[in-house]
Amino acid sequence: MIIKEVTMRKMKMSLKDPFTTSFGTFQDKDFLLLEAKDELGNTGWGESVAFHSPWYSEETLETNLHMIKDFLLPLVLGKEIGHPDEVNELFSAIRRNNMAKSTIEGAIWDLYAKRNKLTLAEALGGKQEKIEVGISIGIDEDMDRLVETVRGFIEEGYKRIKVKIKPGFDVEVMRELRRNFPDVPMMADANSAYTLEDVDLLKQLDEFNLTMIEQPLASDDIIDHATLQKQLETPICLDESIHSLEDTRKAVELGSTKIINIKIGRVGGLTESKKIHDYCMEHGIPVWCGGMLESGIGRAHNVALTTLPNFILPGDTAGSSRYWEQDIISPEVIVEDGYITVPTGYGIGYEPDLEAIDQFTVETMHFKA
Ligand code: OSB
Ligand code: MG
Repeated sequence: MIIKEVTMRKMKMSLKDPFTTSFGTFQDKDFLLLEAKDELGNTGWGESVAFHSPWYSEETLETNLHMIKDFLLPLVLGKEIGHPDEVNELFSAIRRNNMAKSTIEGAIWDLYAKRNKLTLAEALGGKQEKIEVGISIGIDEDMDRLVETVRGFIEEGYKRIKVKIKPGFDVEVMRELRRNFPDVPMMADANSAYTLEDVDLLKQLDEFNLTMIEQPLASDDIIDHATLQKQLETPICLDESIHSLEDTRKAVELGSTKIINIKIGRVGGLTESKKIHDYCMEHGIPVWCGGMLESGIGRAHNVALTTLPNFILPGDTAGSSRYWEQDIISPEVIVEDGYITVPTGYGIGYEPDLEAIDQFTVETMHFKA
């Protein structure tokens, strides 16, 4: 296939409710959408998961725009591409900027699957027809309201509850949630809010039988996490620290992590996600699919990836209605009894809703081979 044309849009959507993590609060969601067209007129869609500000990672919407426009698109436009796995190689001279790379690579995977009359899940080698999902819940200092929020999502069927924690909002919060929901699979995500000086505090979390604690220490660390894991019963799951298969191998060899959260954007795309998945499967490390408050386009890629066999733990891929009054795909992603049924249409399997997309578009850019 030859990528002849690319349309990029700057989008602005608004979350239904603010979402708070240890590093900040999200309300607006600004992001990039990319549509790639081949020489036969097939199209594929990708979403950049970079946020407006560099809090979760160093990438932002604007750095992604710059990288895509000035460095990455020139490497793919007009080139003959046999398989999306080749995109990674075309980008190999460019260091990092994984979310920018993944935006293009994701669109090319969707395009490739459509062109070959496959679902994206099939193109990736995924077999599961439905996937199990959990939900991520932001920091809310009003404990009664937090308990009710959790109760509501459990009643909706979500299979696992993840709660954001930070210093001063941790042990007592988990104790109260465990008291209210003794049997629900539960985990905590610290988004790098602690250091090794907090070992005694983090050890207190062992009492609550959490499925895992996600990224307790620095976002660029894999050494201290290994030290911490030796002192914790609760499995550590790395998120921010993992950008590649190589990072995964080192963290697993060091004993820094027992579970991996795979985010397609963070690791540079679906090809690298698959490699990490395969490595973890060989090494008995379960994986799950993280979320970045995606619109339906990014969410659809997450659903397809999660059909691979080592996605054993429920992901953060909640339904469209978790964050959006109106999503930009049709039908929206629906969660029933904690499961998403994998769509059977070609490519990502959900239709981009062009009217809704136009409604949230701030700027449109066109590129040609
Ligand atoms: O650490 O997984 C994270 C949201 C924004 C930034 C980082 C994270 C999150 C979430 C929510 O936990 C994931 C989602 O529901 O899309
Ligand atoms: Mg996380």
